[in-house]
Amino acid sequence: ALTLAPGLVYHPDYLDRPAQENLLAALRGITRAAPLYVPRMPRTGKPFSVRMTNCGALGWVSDVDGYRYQPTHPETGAPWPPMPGQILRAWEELSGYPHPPDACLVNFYEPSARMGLHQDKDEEEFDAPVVSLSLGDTALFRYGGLDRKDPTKSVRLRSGDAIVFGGPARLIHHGIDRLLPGTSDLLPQGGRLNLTLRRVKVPL
Ligand code: MD3
Ligand code: FE
Repeated sequence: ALTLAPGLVYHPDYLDRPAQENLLAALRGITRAAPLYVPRMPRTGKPFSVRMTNCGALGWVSDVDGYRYQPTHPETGAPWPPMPGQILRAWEELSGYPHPPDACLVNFYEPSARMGLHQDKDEEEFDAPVVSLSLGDTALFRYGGLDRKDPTKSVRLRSGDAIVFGGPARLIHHGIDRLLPGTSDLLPQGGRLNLTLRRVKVPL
């Protein structure tokens, strides 16, 4: 593993090809139970270019009313599907955090999708890191500092890579500038899936 900055640890090729295929199979089950939906920006209702779903006790959602974590799918009203074993094991191995994750956000990028520079601060527990797993086409990931104007660096996130943001990196600005289409044959139709594993609630 490579430490890119204090609290920011990059694990290239964390998942081998069979592990990526197993995780993809689990995600197909999750999206069958909890379909990918188009989140909307607070106030404006502008659609995200990324589609999303979740698994675990809580899921991150965005609509005209704001960003929040909630226990049900915004369109079906059903509870989020449980977190598969592969995700729980990746958290145990990578997070260094002594409690299980309670939320896993699944982001699906079509070739033209992007995610603007932002901070993740809708959680209640900031002592837990965020663990990201990438599948499918390579993404140009950008990260900066605590101040939006801080200088930024870029990393190519490839299928099977993991990246962990904890401690002083937990609240840095980050985003996805673009995909590099045709860089993976894992997803038959191309695109990229990103999972973010999180502890939202402070442990009792
Ligand atoms: C740094 N997702 O879901 S993963 C997000 O590839 C998000 O879909 C991007 O940003 C994606 O919020 C980036 C890498 C990542 C995830 C969470 C972080 C970096 C982070 C939380 C804090 C700091
Ligand atoms: Fe984020």
